[in-house]
Amino acid sequence: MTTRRSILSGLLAATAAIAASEGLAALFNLRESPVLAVGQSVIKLTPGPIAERIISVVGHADKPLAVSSVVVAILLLGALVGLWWPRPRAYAVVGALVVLASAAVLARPHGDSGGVLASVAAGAVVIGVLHLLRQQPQHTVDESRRTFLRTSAVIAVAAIIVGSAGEVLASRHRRRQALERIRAALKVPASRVPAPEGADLAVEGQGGWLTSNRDFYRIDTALSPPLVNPEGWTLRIHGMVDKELTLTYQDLLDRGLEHEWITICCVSNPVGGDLIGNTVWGGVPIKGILDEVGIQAGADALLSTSDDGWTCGTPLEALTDGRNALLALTMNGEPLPIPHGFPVRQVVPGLYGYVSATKWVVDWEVTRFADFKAYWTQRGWGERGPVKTESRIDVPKGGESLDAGRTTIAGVAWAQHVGIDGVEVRVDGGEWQKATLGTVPNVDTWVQWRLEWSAESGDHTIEARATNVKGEPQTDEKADVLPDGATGYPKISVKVK
Ligand SMILES: Nc1nc2c(c(=O)[nH]1)N[C@H]1C(S)=C(S)[C@@H](COP(=O)(O)O)O[C@H]1N2
Ligand SMILES: [Mo]
Repeated sequence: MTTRRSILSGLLAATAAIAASEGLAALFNLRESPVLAVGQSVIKLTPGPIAERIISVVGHADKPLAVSSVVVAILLLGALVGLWWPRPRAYAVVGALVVLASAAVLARPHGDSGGVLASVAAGAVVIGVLHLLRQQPQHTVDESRRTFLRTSAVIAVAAIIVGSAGEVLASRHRRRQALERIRAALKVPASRVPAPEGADLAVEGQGGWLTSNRDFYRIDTALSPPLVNPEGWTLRIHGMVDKELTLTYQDLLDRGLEHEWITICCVSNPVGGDLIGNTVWGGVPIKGILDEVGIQAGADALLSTSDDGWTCGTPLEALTDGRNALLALTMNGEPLPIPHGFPVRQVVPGLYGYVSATKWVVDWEVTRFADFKAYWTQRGWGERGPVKTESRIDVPKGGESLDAGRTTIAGVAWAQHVGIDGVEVRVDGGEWQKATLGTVPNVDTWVQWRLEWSAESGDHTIEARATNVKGEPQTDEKADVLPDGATGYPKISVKVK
């Protein structure tokens, strides 16, 4: 190999190594890539007087300066390794660099094994690239030059792709952390409405009456949640309104938040499923805002759009009939978690999420259902999605083995904005027996229920059915989740010893 080609190979190998380590650092969500960690060590190890001189010259650019010096040093050492390749001292330089980078990573406050792995991988990439470029057939000078160029080009392109993908991931990660800090520092009214006495029947093995933010189901089309700063957030309200209005986060805070227990659920929740959660939402009533802008005659829909372009059509009737439809800022006393719509989302009791619960909402158009199709409606789901009366058996678990004797059957039932009047349970297709219901603060939440059962040994099936406040029992007819929500009695089988 010519000297020029050797140096080029070395430079290329070093570039690919930096790209690989940056990519891995992003993949592992590291705070600092090995290059950054080495740069920080350089800064730390630079004697004070020299550091001061440098800072006095370059000012706040000292970090970029340190990092670019490190990159230049790595490239120079790469050239040297290329020249010496494949002699032992080439390997020795690579090995030394890996050890140095690993030490720098581990010396950092948040350094961990991911950074060491990225350093080792970088070393392996150097060796791999040099090996590849050296392995070329040497039939003719021309042929070998062409092959060298082609391989180099492929490696260079791969390095650019990996490096920039890593950069994109890492910068997203940093932005997410910055937004988490903004969220944590927000002052929102802390008022929490306590759970009413007797709402939580506290049956062992049953989920609580309150669903914690951490346990709350999450459904959306976003690969990673949109990062929306409340500082710059606005909701633009337009369409068939008397006067357009644009609201800021502070506008909403100034209006004062109402706090309400509301259970929301997903149309894709199968019978017995857990795409449902109950919490206290804090927000501004949507009705007041719509009254203020003035809905024009003929409008029947609110078309809401999220920061990431997801759309949702909600019947205006459900937003103006006096129910607690909220433009929500808080969830269980905290600013909305980012995946649940931070900074602002909608919550509408009685409607499935896909027609009502727009997260990261930024645009409202008052319009007519006849004039648009929202995201899921375009894909075959119902235009309007009222929640169907349903129940779920939580205890015992289906397929569980129980001891004979007294045991508790328990679960939840819901018919948001209508309310649950009763829940009945039957064993092995026998008589329906009335379950005891927990209390509820309003008709917009689920209700817990329980029934004592003397279990006799053998195999048993248990079914439940709820009846809503209008006296309508949930239907036994099995329906799939598509197009507008599953139905059928929840049914489990248990073995009693
Ligand atoms: N921006 C946006 N909002 C959205 C969705 C979405 O895909 N994008 N999905 C909806 C659906 S289908 C449901 S069930 C609820 C779920 O809300 P959660 O993730 O807070 O439980 O959000 C709704 N809001
Ligand atoms: Mo959903």
